[in-house]
Amino acid sequence: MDIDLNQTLENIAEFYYGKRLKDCTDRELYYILLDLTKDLLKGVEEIKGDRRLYYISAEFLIGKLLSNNLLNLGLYAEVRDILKKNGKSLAAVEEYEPEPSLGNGGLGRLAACFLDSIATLELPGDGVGLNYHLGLFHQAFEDYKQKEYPDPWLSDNSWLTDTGKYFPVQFGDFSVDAHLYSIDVCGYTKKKNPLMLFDLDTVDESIVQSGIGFDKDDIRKNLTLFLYPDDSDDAGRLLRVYQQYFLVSAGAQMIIEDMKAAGYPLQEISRHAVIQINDTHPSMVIPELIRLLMENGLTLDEAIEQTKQTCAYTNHTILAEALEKWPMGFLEQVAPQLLPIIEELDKRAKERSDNPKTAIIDENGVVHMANMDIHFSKSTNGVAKIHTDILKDTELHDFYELYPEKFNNKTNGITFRRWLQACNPQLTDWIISKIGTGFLKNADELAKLLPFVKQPQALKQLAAIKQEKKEELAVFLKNRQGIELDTHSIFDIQVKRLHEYKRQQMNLLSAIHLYQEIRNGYKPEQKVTIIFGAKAAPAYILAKDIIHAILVFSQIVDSDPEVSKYMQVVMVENYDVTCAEKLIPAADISEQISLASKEASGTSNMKFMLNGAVTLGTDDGANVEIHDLVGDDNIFIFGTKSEDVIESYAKGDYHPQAVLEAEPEVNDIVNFLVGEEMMALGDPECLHRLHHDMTTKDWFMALRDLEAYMAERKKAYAAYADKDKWYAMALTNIAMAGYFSSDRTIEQYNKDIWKLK
Ligand code: 26Q
Repeated sequence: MDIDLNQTLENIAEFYYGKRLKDCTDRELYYILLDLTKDLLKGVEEIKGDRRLYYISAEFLIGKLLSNNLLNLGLYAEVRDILKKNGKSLAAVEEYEPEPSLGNGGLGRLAACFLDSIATLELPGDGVGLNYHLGLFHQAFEDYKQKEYPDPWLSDNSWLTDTGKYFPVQFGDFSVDAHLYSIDVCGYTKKKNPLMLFDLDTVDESIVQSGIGFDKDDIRKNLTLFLYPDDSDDAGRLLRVYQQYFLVSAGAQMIIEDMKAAGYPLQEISRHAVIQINDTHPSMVIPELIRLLMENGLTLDEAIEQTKQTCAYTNHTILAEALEKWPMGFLEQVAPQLLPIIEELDKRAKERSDNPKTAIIDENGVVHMANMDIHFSKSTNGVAKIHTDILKDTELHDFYELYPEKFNNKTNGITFRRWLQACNPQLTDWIISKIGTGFLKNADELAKLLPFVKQPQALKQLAAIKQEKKEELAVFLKNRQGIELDTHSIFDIQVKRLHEYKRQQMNLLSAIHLYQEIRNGYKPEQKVTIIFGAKAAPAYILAKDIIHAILVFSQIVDSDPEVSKYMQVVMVENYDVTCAEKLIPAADISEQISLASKEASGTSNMKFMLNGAVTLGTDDGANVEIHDLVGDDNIFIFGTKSEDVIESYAKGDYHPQAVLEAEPEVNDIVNFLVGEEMMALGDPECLHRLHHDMTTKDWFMALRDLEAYMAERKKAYAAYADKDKWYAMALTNIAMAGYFSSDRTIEQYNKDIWKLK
C-alpha cells in the first residue's frame, strides 16, 4: 500500500473523535479500523468474467471480518504494529467487533470459507443470502441449562454496504420489496467478490418477546428477523418457507438482471451463470428461475433446460429426517405461482421413472426438495468421499441409477487464511521459518514439514507454540466465563453443534468413567481437561438434556478436590466462530466421534488437524480421508464401521439393553446419570429422560461404541506422555493438512461443475 497508514488512522481518529490514536478507547479504535478497511476495500478490483457463479445459501457464517480483511489486504502486521506503538492491541480492539452469526454451523461456515477461496482464486462469484437481523441465538447457562437470547449484530456502522437496489417479491396475497446489501469479500490476492444479502425494510426488531420468541404471523415485520435454528420444531416452519422464497426470488431476479446488463441472451443463461444450491434450503430457485425465464420469453422447455444446465446441488446430510419437504399447502400460500411449475416438473420426473422414491410430489402431496434438485440440476455432490459413496449406494441409490453422471464428490475444505494465519500467527510464522511462504499460496507445500518430524528441536518449538496457545485460551476463558484452566493438562476438545449423532453424550459417559476410576483410586499420569462447546436447537429436548448433564457433571468434578487434581470438564458458553478461533489452536486432541455414516464430512476435524491436534474419532465423514493421509500411527480410530451401522439400521438389530447386559461396566457408567451426585444438583426430569433414552433407544449407538471409545481415549492419553512422539504425530497432521484447504475444494468445483475459467 502506498498510503501512510499511520497518518491515515490518526486523521480518522481526529475526524471522528477529535483524539490522537493513543487516546482512543478500544471501541473507538474498532470503528476507526472498520472505516479505514471498508474504504480500502472499496478501491479493490472486482473480479469479472463472462461466466459467473452464484453460491446461494440460507447461511453464511462469516464470523468477525476485521482481522481477515486486514490479512487479505496485506495490512495485518502493519496495523498491529501501529496499534502496539500506541500502547494498544489489535486483539483487544477485535473484542468490540460483533460477530455476524448468520449460520448454524458447518454448512454456513463452509459457505464463508468458500467465498474466501473463490475470491482468492480470482473466480467471479457472488454469495447470495439473507441479512438476518438476529443471528443464531446467544447461549447462556442458567441453573445448568441452556437459555436462549437474541443475538443482534447490526448497527449503523457495519460491514454492510447498501446497494440501493430493490427487487419485488410476490407472496400469495401480498408483495414485498427485497432490499439488497453487500459485503466485500477480499481474496488473498487482493481482488474481491460481493456477498449479496437481501433484507426487508419493514422488519421490526421490537416484536421480539422474552428470550427469542416473536410474533410469527406478521411476515412483513419478521421475515429476515431471525436465522432459523437447525431443528425439527414445527412452529414457524411456514415462516421458513417465506424466507426461502424471498431469498430465491430476489436472488433469481438479481441474476437475470446481471445477465441482461452484460447483454447475454437469457436463452443462453447457462453459458454465463452457474448457481450452486447449498443444501435444499434454496431449492425453490429452480422453479422460480424457470418461472422468470418464461416471463422473459423462453418457452417452458427452454426454461427448464436452461435452468437444469445452470443449477448444481450440494447435499450436506444423510439424516433422512433432515431432508426438507414441504406440504403443497405451504407453497400454495407462500408462492402459488410456483405450483404449476413444480407440478410440471413432477410430471416430467414421473415420466422419467415411476419409482415413488424419486417422485417430487409424493402420494400425500408433499414436495421433496432434494428430489427436485437432483432431477432438475446438472450435478449432485456429497461433501466427503464416504458421504458421496453412501449417497450413491444407499440413500440416493435410485437416483444414482437414473443419473450416474450427475453424482460427484467434493470433499470439504477450510480457508487457511482464517484457520491458520489469522487464528494461529505463531504457528504460521514457525512454518514459514521452516519451509518458507509457498504453502500460503499452495497448501500442499505443507508436506515439506515432514522431515522435521525427526528433529527433536523442531518438535520442542512446536510444543512451545501449543503451550502458548493454551495459555491464550486460558486467559480468554477466564475473561469470558471466569473459568480457570490448567494449561499443563491435555486439552481434549469437542466443539460442534449439539446433536445425538455427534455423540457428545458418549464423550460425557467416558468422562464419567474416568471420574469413577479416579474415585476408586486410579491416579492418571497426566491431568486432562475435557472441553465441550455446543449450542442445542431450542426445541431439541434431548440435546438440551445432554448440555444439562454435562454442566452438572462439570460442577461435580470441580467440587471434588481429589478428582480435580486429575481432570476438569468445561462447557464453553455460547460457542461461536470467535471461540473456535481460540479453542482449536489450543487443542491436543480433536474429538470427532459421530456414529459412522452419520456425519457428512465435518470441517472442525480439518481445522484441528491443521493446528496440530491429533484426531480421536470414528471412520466417518472426512475423518476417513484424514486417516488415509496420516496413516494408522497418527490418528486414534475406534468404533463400529459405517457398513455395519447401515446394516444394523436395516435389520433393526441394535438394542442398548443387550450392551447393558453384556457389559456391566457400561451399566454403572450410564446409571451415574441418575445417581445421587447428579440428582443432588441437576433436574431429575431432564436426567431421567436422558437416561431413559440412552438405555432404551440410544438411536445413535453410543453405548455400543463406548468401551472401544474409552480404550482408544486411554491410548491417546498414554501416547501424550511421550512428548517427542506426540509432537511428531501433531506435526505429521499439520504436514498432511494441505489437502483440506478450501482452495483445493474450490478448484475441484470449478474444474468439474462451474467451469469459470
Ligand atoms: C432445516 C429445516 C428447518 C430449520 C433449519 C434447518 C437446517 C438448518 C441448518 C438444517 C440443516 C442445517 C445445517 C446443516 C449442516 O451444517 N450440515 C453440515 O454441513 C457441513 C458442511 O458440509 C458438514 O461438514 C457436516 O457434516 C454437516 O452436518
